[in-house]
Amino acid sequence: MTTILQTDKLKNFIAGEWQEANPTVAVHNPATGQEIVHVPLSGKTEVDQAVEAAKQAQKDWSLVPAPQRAEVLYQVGILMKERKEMLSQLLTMENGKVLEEARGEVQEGIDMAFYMAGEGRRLFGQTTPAELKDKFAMSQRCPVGVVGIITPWNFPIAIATWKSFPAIVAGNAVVWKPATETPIMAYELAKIFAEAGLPKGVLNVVFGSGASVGDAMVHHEAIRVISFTGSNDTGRDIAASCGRQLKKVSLEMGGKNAVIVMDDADLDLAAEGIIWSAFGTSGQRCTACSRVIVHEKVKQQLEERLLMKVEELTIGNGLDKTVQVGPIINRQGLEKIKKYVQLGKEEGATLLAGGEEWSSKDGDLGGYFFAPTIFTDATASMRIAQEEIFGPVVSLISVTDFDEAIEVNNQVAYGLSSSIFTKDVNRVFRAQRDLDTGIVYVNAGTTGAEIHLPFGGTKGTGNGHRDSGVQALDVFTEWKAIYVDFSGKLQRAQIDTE
Ligand code: UN1
Repeated sequence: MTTILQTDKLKNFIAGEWQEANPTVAVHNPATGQEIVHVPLSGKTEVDQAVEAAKQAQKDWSLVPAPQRAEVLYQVGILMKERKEMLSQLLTMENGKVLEEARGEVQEGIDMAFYMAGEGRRLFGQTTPAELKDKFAMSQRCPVGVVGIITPWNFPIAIATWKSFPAIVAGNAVVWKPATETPIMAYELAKIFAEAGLPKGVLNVVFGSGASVGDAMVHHEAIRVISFTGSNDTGRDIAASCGRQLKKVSLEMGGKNAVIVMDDADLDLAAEGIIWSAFGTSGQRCTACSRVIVHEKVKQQLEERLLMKVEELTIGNGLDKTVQVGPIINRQGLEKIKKYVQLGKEEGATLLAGGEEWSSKDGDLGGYFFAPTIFTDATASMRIAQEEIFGPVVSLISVTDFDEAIEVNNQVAYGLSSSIFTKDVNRVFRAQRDLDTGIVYVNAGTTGAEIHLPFGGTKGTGNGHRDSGVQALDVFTEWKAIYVDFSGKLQRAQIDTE
């Protein structure tokens, strides 16, 4: 057992108590294959208990003034900041991302805590003129009650904060199912919430699979909102089920993000942006760059730069300071990447770099690694250029002009992030308008969204809601319209009176 994680068996966190549940399953460090902890595989019983605890707690929590609710988030932020290094190391252990990126992810959580703590002093409503004399009209945000959040393994702490912090500051109680691959961040965050003084039952963590815990949450009538980040198939099933129940659902289901490189681009900068956003986190980001749409005039020069940079990348265990690209989360993830690389070859794209499992010269590290891979001569309709691979694989597609670049960018089922490298201000403004994605970057890669802006996308990426940013509050609140008549008589709206 590691020295920083104080337990070898995680427990659910329900009604402010740590509760054992069985059976359990082992969690492995993706860089070494070593067992690090056991996590419960809970079921409907535990979900029912968590929802009951949340229901009980939510009534009182919603009556706590929002600035006081915010105090708890502020304390959470302070504790996260104090424990940043420890959390980052644990994150690297369970998820594999390199330590520098783990620190970045924990920082996103800290930022979110302070940002949402500030929101406790805003939670702005609106005043509106009333139609009648001596009548006041206003609208305010109200908590929805008990909300369910389902979070993925690739950003196990940041995404959890994007969802749980706005939910909590708005006066809801939360039932949270973290990914079973990365339960340690959930365990640590629950501990932090308890220490920060969050009343029992306002946050409940139930570990387990999507098929049991997730399903029980989606079908529980007392859970009024489901906020989900994860795979497309699961998201669509959740949406269908929530639709039948008239339950609000917020989905974020990935992308097929492209960097556009125009003929006037700074090619060194573009290559750097592509390498970072395609191979950082081993390509396991929803925002990862997996297509490069390059003007044919600069294709060869860009390829040369990319090749040079990809050869310099160091692969291995993310705890090693010299490593830039960590492991793939598990065998299943690795097999999926291998399948797509094979497909790319069969479809006729040219393999420029990588293309196979990576193993260390110093012998088998025990984990799952894939060499950063670049395809060129891909076409927009190939499956490697259409489907989410979730690994370090990027495909170059060449185009003849700006309009074609925009068209190719938009020719995918997803719409999360996009980027353009150009020095032409007219192209910049046209691109930000015409790129059909929820996030657009100019002269930067496709990753690195900041927490105080809305995160999410168009088309198959989601269903119109946003994580993080003030917009996240829309997911976790209902609007209430309030009319106060101070005329002293019964005034009837919409009725003509002499
Ligand atoms: C994700 O991959 O789901 O914008 C989240 C980024 C990070 C968050 C990614 N801030 O790349």
